[in-house]
Amino acid sequence: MKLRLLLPALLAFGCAPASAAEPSKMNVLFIPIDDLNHWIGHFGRNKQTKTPNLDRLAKMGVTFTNAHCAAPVCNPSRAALLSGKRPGVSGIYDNNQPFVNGLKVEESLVMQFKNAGYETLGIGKLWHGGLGWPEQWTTIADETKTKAKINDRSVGGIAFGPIESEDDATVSDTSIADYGIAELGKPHDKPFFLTIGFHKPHMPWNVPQKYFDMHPLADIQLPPTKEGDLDDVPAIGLKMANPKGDHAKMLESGRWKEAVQAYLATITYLDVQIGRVIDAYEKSPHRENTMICLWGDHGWHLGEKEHWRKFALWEEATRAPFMWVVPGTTKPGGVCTQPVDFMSIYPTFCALTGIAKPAWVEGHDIRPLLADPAAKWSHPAITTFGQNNHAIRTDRWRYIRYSDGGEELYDHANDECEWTNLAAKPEHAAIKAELGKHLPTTNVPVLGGDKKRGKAEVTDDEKAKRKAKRQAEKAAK
Ligand SMILES: [Ca+2]
Repeated sequence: MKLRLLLPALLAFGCAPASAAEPSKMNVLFIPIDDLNHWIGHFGRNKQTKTPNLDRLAKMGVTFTNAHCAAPVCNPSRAALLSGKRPGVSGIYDNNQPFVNGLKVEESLVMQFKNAGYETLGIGKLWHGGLGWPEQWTTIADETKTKAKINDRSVGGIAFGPIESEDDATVSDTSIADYGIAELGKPHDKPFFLTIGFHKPHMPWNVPQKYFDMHPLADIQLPPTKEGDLDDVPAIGLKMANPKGDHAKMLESGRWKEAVQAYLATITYLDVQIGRVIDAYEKSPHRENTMICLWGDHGWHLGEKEHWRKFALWEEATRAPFMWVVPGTTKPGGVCTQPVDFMSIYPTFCALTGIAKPAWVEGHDIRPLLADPAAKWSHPAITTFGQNNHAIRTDRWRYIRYSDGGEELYDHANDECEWTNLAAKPEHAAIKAELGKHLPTTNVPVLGGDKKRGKAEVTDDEKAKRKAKRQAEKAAK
């Protein structure tokens, strides 16, 4: 009792107690997930999904149900949130641009923790391709690669099918969870920043048959779509949707439901791994002093807008899970419906741990929302795909502006599937102008790459001209 009375006085004068049981810095359990869209139970978007453990984690702290990536592609999404620089600042817009060419290790969020004296422990995927620069980490753990035979029943590039094994340990994410569980149970001399970066539900959607059986094909319902939905989408958006690509192949195969089943099965497998990690967190000697941040790198379309995968600026591609448990700050059961984007991660960690926020770091500190999910919040979520194509998401609206001036405006109060583009309606000019104020003004060229996604379709005339030019060049050789 005496100690309890003494502590506030000590803290008031900035004297941190020196006992080992009272480390001055909070530990971090950082959980990136690859390609998990908004099909988690408590979002209510797809009632077929089975994610009891993600829903349990959500209830332990604050879940953000209107959270969006900075870019709807793995590499730029991760590069942005881990460097504090949006795609328009770094020039990293797509997967074909190695982030190491545009960023320095000193800019990495992980490096700030290491420099602050943390143990930085990593396994799995954080940056595109893995854990990024080795010098950020005090320990890099090896995952066990997936071994079991895959019954691949792919449709075009959409790869799925059960694996011939009843054993969850045949999928590499199981070993990623195992490592997190072990570290949470161990004593640590220093504060730790523990990253367990899951690969699933990224393709291939290959998990043991039992997860497929949990989502019987006969019960599968397709996501909502509308005939002619793309008719009101401008040229660059239409190119992003690419309806003659994956979607045409899927329709032709007649196996759309099987693909949905496989994605749901893979999500449930991932959810089981999350559950094992939460169990270990709840039993951990570090629990009272360890915060959790879980995020998905972007969303995923499964046929909505005749589109598959990410690579677009609509809700399915930008919205992803985002959950925080921060002892002493969050309260159980918090649900925040305010728009946030993942640029908030870097500054929020700095604020929560007392690490100085580097000058270049963009994004908003979301501590007010962690403490009170209903707190006043005036910042939209911003997503960028390709040079100068942006989506602005508020609590009600999604406004997309492409580099050629093409626009989309959706009213989520009446149109959560974003079927009706209101951008051309004169009565919405004022709201468009208001939302347009948030469009990023720094839009540097694509870094070191000439493959530009998110550009307008090349016209047939232009294609013919280019072909003639190539032929002339060939003939000249
Ligand atoms: Ca439409």
